[in-house]
Amino acid sequence: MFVDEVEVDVEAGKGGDGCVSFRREKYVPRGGPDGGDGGRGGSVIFRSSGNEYSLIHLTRRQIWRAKNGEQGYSAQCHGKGADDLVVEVPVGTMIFDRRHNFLLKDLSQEGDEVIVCRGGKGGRGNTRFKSATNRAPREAEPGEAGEFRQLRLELKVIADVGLVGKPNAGKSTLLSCLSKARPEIASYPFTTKHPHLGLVQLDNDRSFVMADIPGLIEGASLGVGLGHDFLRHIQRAGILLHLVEPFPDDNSDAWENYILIKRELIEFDKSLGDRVEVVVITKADIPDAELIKTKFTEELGQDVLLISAATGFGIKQLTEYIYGKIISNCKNENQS
Ligand SMILES: Nc1nc2c(ncn2[C@@H]2O[C@H](COP(=O)(O)OP(=O)(O)OP(=O)(O)O)[C@@H](O)[C@H]2O)c(=O)[nH]1
Ligand SMILES: [Mg+2]
Repeated sequence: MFVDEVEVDVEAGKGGDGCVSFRREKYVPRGGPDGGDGGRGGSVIFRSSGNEYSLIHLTRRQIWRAKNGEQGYSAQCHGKGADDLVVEVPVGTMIFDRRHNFLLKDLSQEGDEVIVCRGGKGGRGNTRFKSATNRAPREAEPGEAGEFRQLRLELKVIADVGLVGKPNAGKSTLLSCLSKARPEIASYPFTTKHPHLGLVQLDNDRSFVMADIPGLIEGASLGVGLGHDFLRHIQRAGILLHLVEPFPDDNSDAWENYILIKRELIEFDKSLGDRVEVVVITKADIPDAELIKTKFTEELGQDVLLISAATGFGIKQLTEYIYGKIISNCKNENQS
């Protein structure tokens, strides 16, 4: 199961209590106070890791608690501070404070981290309260409570390429043909219920990440169908790969379908309209698919690719073409 939104509570550890104690030793009369300080409570840290792809592991617990600091001891021994609790989440996780509704941190790069709750300070032991007027203090501080927070985590997948298109266009088939990802594939619409990520490896040094999201239909930007919930996953994709089925089973027109999806993307997020888009006609093995490609090329006045995931036709050219676009996109971004 892919989980891309989750609510959790987090609590840092309490600081250890300071200790009240007096040195008692043979031949040392009135040894004075020797209570040590308590140790710091553990903080809770969220860190992004390339090994995580979903937030599912966070749903197992409602509250994530770091350990408490150790109390102070006699002989001026300080209690041990507790280790921080580090929770790993996928790259692209946005962490919100859900009570006050603000973004704490967007963990958009691998290794980014944020302290969501600070551990409580340890209390001072009675040694620290010694003064000229009070040589035998009987007071020590309790450890400070750890911070508590209610969070909402939202994952926005970070892929180089986002697959868009109507249901049944062949998005999942293409992703499974290019990568090790295994999204569900079937001849009915809305087969894919949640996003999938796949690593497309051209050779040893060249690869890119591709995201498959459920098919989009008219009204998707307003929440119709499944795609809407997942449109945000393609918001960060540098390139959109728009797949168009040449002759859909519902007898709809390929060009009208293309325009419809384009409109939904812009309705959802205006900037998606300016995103680099590679238009691909799928199912080239179906008779006359070539005609649809010609029509699209004329209408758009740009390259349109034709592929068949079933026969492998045009697949190698497609990956090379996408890779070229990613590189030129990076160069443009660096220049601006
Ligand atoms: N003939 C032919 N059929 C294909 C090709 N690629 C995909 N299909 C078929 O098209 C149907 C839909 O494919 P999917 O990959 O599930 O389509 P999708 O775009 O992911 O669909 P949703 O997940 O519903 O949005 C399946 O029955 C596939 O076998 C192709 O190149 N040629
Ligand atoms: Mg699919």
